[in-house]
Amino acid sequence: MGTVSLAEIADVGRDRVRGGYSRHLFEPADLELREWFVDRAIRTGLDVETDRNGNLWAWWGEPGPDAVVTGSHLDSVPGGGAFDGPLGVVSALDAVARLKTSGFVPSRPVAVVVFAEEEGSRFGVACLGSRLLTGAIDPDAARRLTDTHGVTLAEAASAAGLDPAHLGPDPEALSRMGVFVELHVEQGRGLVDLGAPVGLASSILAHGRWRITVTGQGNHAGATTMAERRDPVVAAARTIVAVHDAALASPGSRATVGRIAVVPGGTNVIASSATAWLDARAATNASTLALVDDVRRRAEAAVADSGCTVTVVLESWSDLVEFDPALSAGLAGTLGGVPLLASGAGHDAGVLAARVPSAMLFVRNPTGVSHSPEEFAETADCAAGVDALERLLRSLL
Ligand code: HGY
Ligand code: MN
Ligand code: MN
Ligand code: MN
Repeated sequence: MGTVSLAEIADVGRDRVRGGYSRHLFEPADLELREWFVDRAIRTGLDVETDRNGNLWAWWGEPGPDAVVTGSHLDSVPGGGAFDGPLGVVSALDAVARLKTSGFVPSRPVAVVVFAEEEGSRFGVACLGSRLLTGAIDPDAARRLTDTHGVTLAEAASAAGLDPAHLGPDPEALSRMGVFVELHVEQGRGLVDLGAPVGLASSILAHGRWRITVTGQGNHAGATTMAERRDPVVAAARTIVAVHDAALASPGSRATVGRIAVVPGGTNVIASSATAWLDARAATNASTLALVDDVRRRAEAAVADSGCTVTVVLESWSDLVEFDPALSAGLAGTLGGVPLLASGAGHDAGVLAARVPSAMLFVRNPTGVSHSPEEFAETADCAAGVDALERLLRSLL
């Protein structure tokens, strides 16, 4: 079996332009990682299946019910780090391999899971695989999601060998899950500041994604005087500053525009429209929605004198998550008392928590940086993460 390590997939999906990794659902790097997972799980003595939504399950023992499930995701943001997602998958395989070699006999089935499209980097909705599984997204709406090349999720799923008509809630797969534990690299400085290699999650901020589209008048960059223009790029720039100002005016909230697109996108072309995607997060559902209301007001004011119009449309939403306090406290006790941390990042465990007792184990990230090639975890801390996960699995089994 051997130790399972991130080094095995270190060359898959490197992004030569952005740096780091770009591993997007059902694109070549993602397919290669999925093949690696299947092979590695089989070599660990597990039985692998793909569910109707493209999530992978590797079973030790007969599948469900009341299974102890652990895992994470293999996809990444554009130009992401090596740890966000894969660390949880590799650590899960490694912990299960160790239990098996030690002769441990589990009292419940065990599964290692890989959720599809956690980052939403290709189709725009984060945690797509776990949302489909749990019914947290309408399957028809999901099938119509489109990537930047105009390929729908239905088409991409079909090309990957899934039946797009079967995408959607999977009560049978869900009913097998007795408990879910996701190990993940920490994406902030919580554990660094506490001087602890591992911790557990207490909560996840409410968060969502909105599409802000500014529409103007496409025209010629040379033939159109400055007075004649209805330039959506200028109005979008003012709107993006307004997003930042709205978050600053709402203490504790976070608002980001990390992606913009200009149509048609030519140096000598005044654009006809510009789209800015908003990621907004805050401590409660209500404060997050209030922040977006404020963004909408500020955006309308920002474009008012430009001759352009602006719309703000919801693309996906995640309620505030408070992980089962009894489960997390019990697991913290099993580990001899580790810190509990609030997460500003979203996770499949947050989606699952609405349906299955769920918990998260974080591994210290000395840079405190994530969604960037600078994301990091020391080898010794990754080993501490696997040790902790193995202890948690033993305690649950
Ligand atoms: O964007 C997020 O919070 C997560 O990393 N998917
Ligand atoms: Mn991420
Ligand atoms: Mn992640
Ligand atoms: Mn010309």
